Amino acid sequence: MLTDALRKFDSEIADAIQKEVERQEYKLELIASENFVSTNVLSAMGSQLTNKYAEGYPGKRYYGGCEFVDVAEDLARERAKKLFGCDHVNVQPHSGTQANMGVYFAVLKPGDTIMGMNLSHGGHLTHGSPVSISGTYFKVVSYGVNPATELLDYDELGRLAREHRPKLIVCGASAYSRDIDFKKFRETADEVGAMVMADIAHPAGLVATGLHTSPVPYCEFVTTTTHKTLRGPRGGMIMCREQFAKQIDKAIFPGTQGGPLMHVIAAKAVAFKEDLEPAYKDYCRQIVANSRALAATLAKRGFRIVNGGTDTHLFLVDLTDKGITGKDAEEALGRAGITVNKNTIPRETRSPFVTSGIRVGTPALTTRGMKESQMHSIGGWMADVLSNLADTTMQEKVKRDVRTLCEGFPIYRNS
Ligand code: DSN
Repeated sequence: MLTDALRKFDSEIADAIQKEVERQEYKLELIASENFVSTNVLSAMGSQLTNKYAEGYPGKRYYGGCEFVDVAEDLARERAKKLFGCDHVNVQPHSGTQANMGVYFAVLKPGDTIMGMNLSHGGHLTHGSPVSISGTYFKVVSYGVNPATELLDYDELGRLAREHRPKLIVCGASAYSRDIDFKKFRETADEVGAMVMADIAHPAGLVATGLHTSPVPYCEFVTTTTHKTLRGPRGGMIMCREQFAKQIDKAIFPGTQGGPLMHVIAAKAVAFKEDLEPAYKDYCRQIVANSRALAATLAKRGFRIVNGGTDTHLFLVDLTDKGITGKDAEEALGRAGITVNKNTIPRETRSPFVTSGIRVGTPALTTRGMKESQMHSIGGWMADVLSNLADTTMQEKVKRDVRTLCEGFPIYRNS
């Protein structure tokens, strides 16, 4: 956290941190992949554990002096196993992308065929996009949503799997608002002799609390980030069946990473301890209730919600019939103090820098304590801004309303 000593020593960086803290406090964060960690998580992350090199794993390191960081990593692993009910966990991936690369390195060879969800239908870059290693080293077959329902098309998935016989099927998404039927992925994979990796970076918290189907019983590998709905430090994690434990650990270190970030691993352990508390399930329930309330408010004001709604922490708004782009919407909402990201939608016709939609998520505002009534107000403000992008007076008015609302829901000001 920002200290007086840092302010004195490096005012430029202190100023950037201060302004970012104020942005977080006084604007409405609706980016679905973001959240606000507790001060306990911040404290572990800002600790002296950052000083320690610890290549290897607890009890088997390449450096001396690891006895205390071993305690932290063991706690993170044990708590993650309890949270998700998995056999084995590796908490060292620096990010979700690193976690996915670790699984690929563990079980694939360049040229192997993988299947992943189409990026513009809600998939992730690391699920086979041509601009990622995943789409460069492997032959990629993409599946997606049904054009009419905009729901995952499990029939198409099965047809493509039988035709292309992938070695690995990747499931999970970054912009899909419905529960995912991991059992169907397992059945499809079994038909063609494939393995399954579920990337639950987005709904991980909902999975851990039983509010979203768990992939753990159905998939050889489950990857996640730790900073989205799980509300931990920025980082990644791989869960796998016991038979793959050694392969996965070797694929992370020495395969694709060097020294683990022990301060972040300690912070992951703290976050998992929080996630195991009963209050965390209430929080996750409220995330979904808020997401539904916000989507319903926007729908009532005439905005088309992709696939008609949400079961999760996020949803997509299709702006096509409003004649505005995702980029313009993001910028106008930004001027009004509401932060979202432009997002491609199924059957997208525009580039990822422009897009026809926005993605909206509620984990961060739910952490602030906001509930359905605040979502109704926020949905109304969003609709006001999006209904006339040129109305800067409206944007100024909403910005003032946003500030007043944020003042009533402090994040770090009272800690
Ligand atoms: N950038 C993340 C997201 O916003 O969903 C995924 O990597």
